[in-house]
Amino acid sequence: MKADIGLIGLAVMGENLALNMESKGFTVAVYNRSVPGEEGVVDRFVSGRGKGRHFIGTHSIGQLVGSVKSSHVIMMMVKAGRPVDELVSQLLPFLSPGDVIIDGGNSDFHDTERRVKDLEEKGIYFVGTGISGGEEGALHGPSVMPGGSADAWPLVKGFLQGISVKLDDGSPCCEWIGTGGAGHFVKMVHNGIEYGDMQLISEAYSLLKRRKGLDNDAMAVVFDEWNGGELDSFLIEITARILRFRDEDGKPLLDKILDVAGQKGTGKWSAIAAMDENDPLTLITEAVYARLLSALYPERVKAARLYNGQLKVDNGQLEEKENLSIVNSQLSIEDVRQALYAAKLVSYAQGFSLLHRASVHYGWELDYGTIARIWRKGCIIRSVFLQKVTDAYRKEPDLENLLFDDFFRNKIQASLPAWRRIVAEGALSGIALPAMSSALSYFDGLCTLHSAANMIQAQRDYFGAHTYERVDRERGHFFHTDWTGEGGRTVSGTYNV
Ligand code: NBP
Repeated sequence: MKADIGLIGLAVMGENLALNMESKGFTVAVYNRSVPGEEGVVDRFVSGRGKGRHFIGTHSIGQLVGSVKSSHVIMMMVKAGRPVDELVSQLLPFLSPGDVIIDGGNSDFHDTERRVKDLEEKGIYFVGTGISGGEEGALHGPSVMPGGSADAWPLVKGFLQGISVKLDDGSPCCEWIGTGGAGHFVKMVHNGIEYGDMQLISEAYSLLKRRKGLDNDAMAVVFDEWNGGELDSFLIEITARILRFRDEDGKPLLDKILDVAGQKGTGKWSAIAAMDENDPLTLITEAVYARLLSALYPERVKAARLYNGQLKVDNGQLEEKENLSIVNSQLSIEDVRQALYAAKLVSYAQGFSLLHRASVHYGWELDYGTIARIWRKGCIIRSVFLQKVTDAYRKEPDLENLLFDDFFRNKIQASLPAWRRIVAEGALSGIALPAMSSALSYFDGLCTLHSAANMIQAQRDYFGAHTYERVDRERGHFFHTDWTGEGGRTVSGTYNV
């Protein structure tokens, strides 16, 4: 008997996806490169978690492809980057026109664009699909974001929608995203938003701990309460669980974890993609910077020694800055919640704005409401709030910015006073709130009709003859002034990068 699909890569994601596929009635041929002399990963899987189930263990790429029905559908769940290109080269001699390669890893969307093009020239379809939900999602139902060769969608739809998690109405959290690298781009932005959400939660944690003086159990109660309302989400839920978790000695494990945050690149890629699209993705970018800053551990220790001994004014009194645990009993927990929520609204508005600009640039015709819908379950940023994003785009599919939607506007306006108080609290007490404060600066900048950019334009024209537009002339006409009386009439080009 031949398999319905072949799967390469039996690490944590591949192994669990294979089990998920099999549980949906598919026979799966599996392959993992083997280290000579050691018991193979494939044999261990087939005789272990895969025992008695519909798996075909294979030990070479040729054997894998030969074990799968044609047209062959081969899915890769391996480390992104060079391994994907190496595997594509190894697969090609065994594939025929009409066969499909699916890359389910976190690949850079530029690579996916290239692979789709190169393989389509050979008659092979390539699907780059984002898969979110971690180990548990892979096993029980992830959120799946496929893009690439559109003609491959009918061939892979059954597999990908089959393994995806379903909403309460039975609809799968997997829909076709778009051509080229669209699927991996959307997954990248999903991960960027995840960075933003995690940073916002950690800032709320910082305020509750250091300014409100709550212990971990008390904070867990707060996060549980928040999870019962409009902030209801996977990340808020696990935050409460993490706060309650005890180490073997009965003490909170969280307090023993070094405050140095790691990252695997998708947040950074989102920030770079935003720069490429001239899109001010400030909150997610700040979240990436916050992780980078946390990782400068030796420098942080040095700076803390240098500056924490200094006296500073706090509540009108001189205090040691080191003692940041000084409690401000006036700090309102509800203010913290509202600041978190308002900044989250901005973060999603920014993330979807990036999707919009990229969609126009690459011609993907992204359906934003559907993207928010397939993030409702299975993935790390799943939340009740995403329904509001879907609703906004169902009302107005071409909305330039979610902040123009009535729901967003009402919520921001209601939270604004609390949000400003919290950002001020952070600034006055020396608690870094990069995500909450950058979101507020973005919001204020967006709403400012007469900004200070006229000064920048004047300076650019003064020193570099870069020209400027005038408020008393039509847009698109550029002027230069000889500011010093010593300049010439030659101007620089008016292009923008
Ligand atoms: P890893 O990202 O750790 O990748 C390990 C797998 O890649 C193993 O099967 C390994 O084989 C294989 N591999 C490598 Br490394 N180099 C290879 C090469 N040159 N040729 C063939 N195979 C190679 O595993 P993962 O955490 O399961 O993630 C798989 C993909 O899914 C990644 O792209 C990841 O970014 C993405 N993803 C992960 C998560 C998550 O929560 N972990 C969530 C969503 C997406 P070996 O056993 O021989 O070393």
